[in-house]
Amino acid sequence: MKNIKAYLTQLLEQIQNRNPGEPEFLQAVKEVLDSLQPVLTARPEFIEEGILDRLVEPERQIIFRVPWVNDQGQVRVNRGYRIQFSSAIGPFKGGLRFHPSVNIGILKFLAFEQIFKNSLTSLPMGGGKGGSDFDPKGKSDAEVMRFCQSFMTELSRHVGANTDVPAGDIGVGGREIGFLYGQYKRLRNEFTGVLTGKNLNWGGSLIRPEATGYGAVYFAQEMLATRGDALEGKRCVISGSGNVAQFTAEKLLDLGATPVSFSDSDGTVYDAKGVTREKLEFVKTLKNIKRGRIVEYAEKFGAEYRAHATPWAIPGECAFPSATQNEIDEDDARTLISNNCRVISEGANMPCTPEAVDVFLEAGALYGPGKAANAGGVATSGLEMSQNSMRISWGREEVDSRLREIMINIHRNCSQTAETYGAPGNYVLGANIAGFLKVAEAMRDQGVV
Ligand code: NDP
Ligand code: 2IT
Repeated sequence: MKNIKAYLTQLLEQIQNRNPGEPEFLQAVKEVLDSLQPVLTARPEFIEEGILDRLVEPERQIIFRVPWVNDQGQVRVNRGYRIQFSSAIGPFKGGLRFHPSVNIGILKFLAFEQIFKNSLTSLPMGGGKGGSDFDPKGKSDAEVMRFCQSFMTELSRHVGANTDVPAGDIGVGGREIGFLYGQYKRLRNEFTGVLTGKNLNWGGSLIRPEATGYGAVYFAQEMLATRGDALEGKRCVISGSGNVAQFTAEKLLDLGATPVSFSDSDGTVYDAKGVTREKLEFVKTLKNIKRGRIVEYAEKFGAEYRAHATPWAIPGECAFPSATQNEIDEDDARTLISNNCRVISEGANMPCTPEAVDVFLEAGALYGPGKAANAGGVATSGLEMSQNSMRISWGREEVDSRLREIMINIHRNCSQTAETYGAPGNYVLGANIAGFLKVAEAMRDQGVV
């Protein structure tokens, strides 16, 4: 045990020295390594065979120039990335993020987490992530199209239906996937499942847009069931107002819960009367079509608007962080707990700081880490890949029931793994160990690569 601790400390130090200026990547790696101690004690061969040393180093990292011309005829240059982290259990798979904050450390944390998340889905997908520091906000459709075409012109050399299959993430939705797909097809002369999140009439899957939010709610449902409880009647605090937030709210309404907030990078709306289906439709149109700000919700429905604030001071029994990384810090976590919040299901990736996670675990809250709770999105991408390969489309019921089953299985797997390794109820440990084991065994089978 002492040796394992020393090995992990040394490994983390080495990662820190080798990846300077990448705090989010270190945060994600440290959390996984901390969870793996019990498994390494039982299986020292993982250390002896260098499984961890290999797992923390991406197989390939691609960085490229993305030049494009804006509506005024001026040349603009952004930076594009694709991190191909692990192909141990399938082609690289993971979203693309377009946001001005994007840098290599953020994409490496996302790609690293994606390895374990994809493993948990039980589908054959490796881990990857990519994106650009391009900001789609305030850009015309034509500018977004020219950017996407330039981005894909380089990316197309590195992706493919059996190699690496990107999808959406922050700033990349149906519109961007369409432009990216069109350019890929033109360059390669192939109509193939190279991207997921495609529109329905050209190869997309029903339920893919809904899947991440629905899945995060299904995961919360499963966590609550372990305590004989349900979502019905619960007030739910949601952050963000994009893809994940919208479909989290939709499924909560289906199950008789009451969403009470949305947010964006400018502020938070607190709707004490509760978000209804009509109000949710307004948000979808506002965000997906008009591309407006969430303050308009408050103006339209007379709800409270908190400028520059996050939603974590709003009372509710459940929280669904669905915006971005590290959006809940230790103080926010304490506030949520003191307001009697006992369910946290992460739609976003790594939305809680390590200190916030400790607060939730110490309080005995039902805390579902993103790797498990938001895996429904990529799982349904996996289902889209299967449908593309078979050249068939499943109906809504069929995809939704597969998604539901996958979320139930992920919950059971995390829960049982946590129990086996002496930490019942700790979904962080359960998700990290269960996700890791499948990948580690595959790496052993495939030799030193
Ligand atoms: P969208 O771009 O559709 O929406 C993002 C939302 O979060 C917007 O409301 C945005 O506000 C807000 N937001 C983004 N960055 C920040 C920031 N730095 N500070 C405050 N608010 C911010 O993205 P998604 O809904 O797809 O993604 C949300 C989260 O879910 C991300 O963490 C993503 O990685 C994760 N995720 C997404 C999946 C998917 O399938 N789409 C799958 C699994 C996880 P604004 O408009 O002002 O920027
Ligand atoms: O973080 C994620 O899991 C996603 N953005 C979805 C990835 C995918 O390939 O569907």
